[in-house]
Amino acid sequence: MKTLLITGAAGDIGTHLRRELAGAYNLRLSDLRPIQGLNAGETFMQGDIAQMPDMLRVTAGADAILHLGGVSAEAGWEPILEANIIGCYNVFEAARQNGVKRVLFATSNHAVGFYRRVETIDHRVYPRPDSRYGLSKVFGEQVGSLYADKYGLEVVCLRIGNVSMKPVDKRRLSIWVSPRDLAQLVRIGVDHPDIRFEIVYGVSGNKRSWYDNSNATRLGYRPQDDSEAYSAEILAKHANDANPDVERYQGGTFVAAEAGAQVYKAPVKRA
Ligand code: 15L
Repeated sequence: MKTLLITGAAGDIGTHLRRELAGAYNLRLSDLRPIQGLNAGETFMQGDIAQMPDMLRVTAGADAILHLGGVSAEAGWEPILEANIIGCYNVFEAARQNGVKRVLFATSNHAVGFYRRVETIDHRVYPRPDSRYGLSKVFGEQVGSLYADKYGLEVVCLRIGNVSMKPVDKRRLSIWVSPRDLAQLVRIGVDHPDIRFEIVYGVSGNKRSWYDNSNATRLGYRPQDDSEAYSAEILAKHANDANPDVERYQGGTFVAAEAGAQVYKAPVKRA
C-alpha cells in the first residue's frame, strides 16, 4: 500500500480526508500541531513546513505528498511568506531531494478569484489572485510547474473551492466540494498512471459552477455531489452581499479583504 504524506493534516480538510481515505493508503500525517487519536493505518510526524530539515525528515520514504499545510485565508505578508512561500518551496524541494515522485498541491479558487462570476474559467486561464493568500497559491502552482518540467516530478494542483459537508452560502453553491468528491480527486492525483503537471478544480459537480473542470473529467473524475440539492435552503437565507465587489468577483470577500481598500474594477477580459 502506498504511503501518502499529508502536510497540515490537523486542519479541517485534513480531518475530512483522513476519514475519506482510510484504508486506501498508509497515511503519514504531519502538522505543527499534534494530532490526537490516530486511527489504524495512520502515523504522525510533527514538522514545520517553514523548516527544511523538518520537511526532509517527514517526506523521506513517502510515495506521494498531499500538501495542505500553510495559512489558509488572507493574512499579513509575514505569515504568508513563511508558511505559503518558503514552506511550499520546502515541500517541493524536499520531495525532489528525497525522490518522492508525486506531489498534490492544495491550491485555491483564490488563485483565480478576480475572475468575474459571469465568466466560466478552465484550468488554462491566466491566474488572477484576489489576495496575498491567492498570490501564494499561484506561487505554489508555479513551483509545481518548475519542478515538473525541470526535475520530472508528477504534480497535481487542486484548486480547491470550499470543503464542507454542505455548502454554507450563495458563493459556495458555485465552489463547494464535498469531502467524498475531494477524496476522489486526491485518489486520482495519487494513483493516475499518467501525470506530469495538471491543474484541476477541487469542486463537486455543481450546476452553478464557475469552472469548466474538463481536465478533471479527462483524468476520470466523476463527482457524486451537486450543491443544487441545497440551493433553495441557502438562497432563502443568503441574499446578495451588500458590497458589489464581493458579489461581482468569484473570490468573494477575499477581493476586498483589506481595511479601507478600494477594489479596482478589474475588466471582464484582459487585452
Ligand atoms: C480557501 O482557499 C480557504 O482556505 C477556505 O478557508 C475558504 O475561505 C475557501 O477558500 C473559500 O473560498 O470559501
